[in-house]
Amino acid sequence: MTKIDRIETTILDIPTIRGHVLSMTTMMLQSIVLVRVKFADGSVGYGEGTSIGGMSYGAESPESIKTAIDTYITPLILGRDGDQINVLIDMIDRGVKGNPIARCAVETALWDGLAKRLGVSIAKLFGGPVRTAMPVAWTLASGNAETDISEAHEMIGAKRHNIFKLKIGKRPVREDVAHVAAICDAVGDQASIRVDVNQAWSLADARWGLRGLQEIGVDLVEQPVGAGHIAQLRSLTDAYEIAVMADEALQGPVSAMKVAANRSADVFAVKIAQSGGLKRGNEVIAIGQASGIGLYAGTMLEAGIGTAAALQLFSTVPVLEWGTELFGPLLLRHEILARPIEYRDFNVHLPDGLGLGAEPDPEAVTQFSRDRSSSVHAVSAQT
Ligand code: MUC
Ligand code: MG
Repeated sequence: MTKIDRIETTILDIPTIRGHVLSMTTMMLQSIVLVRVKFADGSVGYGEGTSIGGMSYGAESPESIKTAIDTYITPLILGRDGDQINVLIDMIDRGVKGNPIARCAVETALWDGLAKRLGVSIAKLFGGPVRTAMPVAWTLASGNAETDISEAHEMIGAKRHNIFKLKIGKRPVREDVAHVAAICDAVGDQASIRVDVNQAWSLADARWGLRGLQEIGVDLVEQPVGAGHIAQLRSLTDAYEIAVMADEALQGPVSAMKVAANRSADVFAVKIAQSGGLKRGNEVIAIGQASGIGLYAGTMLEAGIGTAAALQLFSTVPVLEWGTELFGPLLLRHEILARPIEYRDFNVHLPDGLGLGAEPDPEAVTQFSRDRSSSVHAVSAQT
């Protein structure tokens, strides 16, 4: 028995290196909820709950993630045995509906604590890594084709990325296709080009879009239509050769089953946060594998803790055909980890060490804390 003694949550606001232009928002900063769980034996686990652009990407915001943890999840698990993660997940499932990002943040901290106490990495708890380096995409989303092209050349030259995801869906569909074509022309066959529409197209727009994108040699289109329109996603998957990836449509294993049932997508963008944690993320992965759907490690543009958590899980997946986009820390102007995650040779590298293999840098946490204080919930005033 290792009692959960204390749970702290802190919102950090970290500026991005440039405006990140998506169909629904432009990000000038990223807000993350850092979770620190302290156990009775002195061990500590970290987790991160992060979404994109307030409530413009999905239903959770940094503030709602923090409230869900402080007010609803923490009272369920404080004082309980931190070694029994399945019991705790079940308790949280019963007491808190929805809020997958908040649950993921807490669950990550529980895995981190348990793995550290056992003297292993989180990947080992999931059967051990099959790889320690994973291809990593970069998102070209400056909002300007010239800037995107020079960014792409810089990344290829530095051997950091040769997979690029372009964020489209804000402009009329033909303008978007012309923008992507300019980047495809400039980058040539040096890189894989993919696009993410973040649900912005109607089915009619999407038909024009997919035809145009396919003709200019784009490899994959992510979530072209609304998350709820599974039948539309399926009709696009069937009608074109270009790979169609589900992202927002995947909200954990139940929704993954619905997408897989009629093979409504060619690829799953599996996000641990959107899935509701590492365990549910692993179930989404299993559903993809069992249905012959390709796998890709997606991101909510998390900072180092959330990214390390995803790396721990995806390092254990035998076939990851479409690689990863676990580049979140690189979009932030400041590092919050004591030892940054490594990006080189077009790959992101699994951090070594116990648990997540990553710890926050306390000075960075203080510097970027929204209100310079954390919410602390402890079993007793002494802890
Ligand atoms: C998304 O929708 O996939 C991932 C990379 C990026 O730039 O934005 C995210 C969100
Ligand atoms: Mg996406």
